[in-house]
Amino acid sequence: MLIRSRRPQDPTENDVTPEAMYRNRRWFMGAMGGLGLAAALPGTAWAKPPWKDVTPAEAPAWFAAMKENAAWDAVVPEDQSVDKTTPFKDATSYNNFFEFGTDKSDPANRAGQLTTEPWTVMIDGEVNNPGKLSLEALMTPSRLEERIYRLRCVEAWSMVIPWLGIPLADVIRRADPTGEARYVRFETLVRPEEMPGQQSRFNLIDWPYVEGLRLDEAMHPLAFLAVGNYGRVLPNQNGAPLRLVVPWKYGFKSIKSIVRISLVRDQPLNSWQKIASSEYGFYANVNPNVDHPRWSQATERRLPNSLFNPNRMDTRMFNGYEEVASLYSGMDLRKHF
Ligand SMILES: Nc1nc2c(c(=O)[nH]1)N[C@H]1C(S)=C(S)[C@@H](COP(=O)(O)O)O[C@H]1N2
Ligand SMILES: [Mo]
Repeated sequence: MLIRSRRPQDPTENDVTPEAMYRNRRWFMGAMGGLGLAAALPGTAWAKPPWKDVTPAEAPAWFAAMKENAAWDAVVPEDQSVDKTTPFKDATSYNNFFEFGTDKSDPANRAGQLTTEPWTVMIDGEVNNPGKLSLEALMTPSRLEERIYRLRCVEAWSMVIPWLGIPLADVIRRADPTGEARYVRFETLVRPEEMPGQQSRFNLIDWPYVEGLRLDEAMHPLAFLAVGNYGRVLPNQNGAPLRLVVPWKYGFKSIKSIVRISLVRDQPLNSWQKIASSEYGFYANVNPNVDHPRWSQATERRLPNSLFNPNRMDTRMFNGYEEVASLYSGMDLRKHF
C-alpha cells in the first residue's frame, strides 16, 4: 500500500452524468413520457434530474476538533489514476441500506429522517470494560484518519470512497476483551418509526441487521470505523453516524448505523448468511475465483459508469488488499466463502 500525502477534500458539485440519468429510471421514464422528444434533446431538457443534494449535517464539536488533528494520508490506493475517487453524488445516491428500502435510491430519499444525535453504542459481551458510550466518548480517545478504500459490493459493482474514522482495533483494545472473546458482533439500530424498510410485515431481514468478524480480522489495521466521508460527517445514507468499513470483504460486511459492538465466543450469524447461507457466507472475502451461485465475481462495474463507458474491471483477490492474506492461511476459501 503506497502512502501519499494529500489535502482534505470537500465534496464537489459534479455534473450529471449519463449514468446518473439512466440510474433514476422513474425520473427518466417521466421525462421521456412528458417530453416525447427527450431522446432527441440530450443535455437540454433532461440535464437536471430532481435529486436532492445532501445537506451537510452540522458537525458536532468533537468531530470538528478531531478533524483539526486528522491524518489525511493514512491509506490511499496504489494508483489513484485507476482508482479515482467516486464522485460524492454517486456515493450518496446509489446505496444499499435495506432499513430504508431495497431500491438503490431509497436510502438517499428516506434516510434523511433518521435521528443520529444523540447516539450511543453498547459495548458488551466478553470484555473487561463494558458500557454504553456516547459516540463522542467512543471516538475521541483516538486520532481521526482518512482512508481511501475500494468498496466492492457482492452484486459486482464498486466505488472508491474516502472515509474518515478510526481503527476498529482502537475501540476493541479499550473494551479489553477477555480470553474467551473470539469474534466481534455488530448490530444496527432498530427504529421502524424512522426506518420504513423495517415497517413491512414481509421483511427479508430479521432486524436488527447483524454482522461479524473474527477477532483477528477485527484487529487488522485496515478494519475501520467511519464517522465521515469526503471530509465531512457521514451522510445518513452511508450509515450515519457510525459504520464499519472492511475493504477486503464484500460490502454487506460493512454494517451501517451501529448501536452495539459485542465481543463473543461463537461465530455470529450475520444477516445475509441467515437469509441465504448458500449464497452469502460469514467470511465474504472479495474473491474473483469463487463465483456467487447466480453470477460471476471475476469482474466488477466501477461507478460512475454509463452505456458508453461500462467501466468494467477485473476484481482482485481480497479487493487488492493482499496484506490480509495471512489471516486466512490454511483455510479453504471455497468452503469459507
Ligand atoms: N445496516 C445495514 N448495513 C449495510 C447494508 C444494509 O442494508 N443495512 N447494506 C450493506 C451493503 S450490501 C453494502 S454494498 C454497503 C453499501 O454502503 P454504501 O451505501 O455506503 O456504499 O453497506 C452495507 N451495510
Ligand atoms: Mo452490497
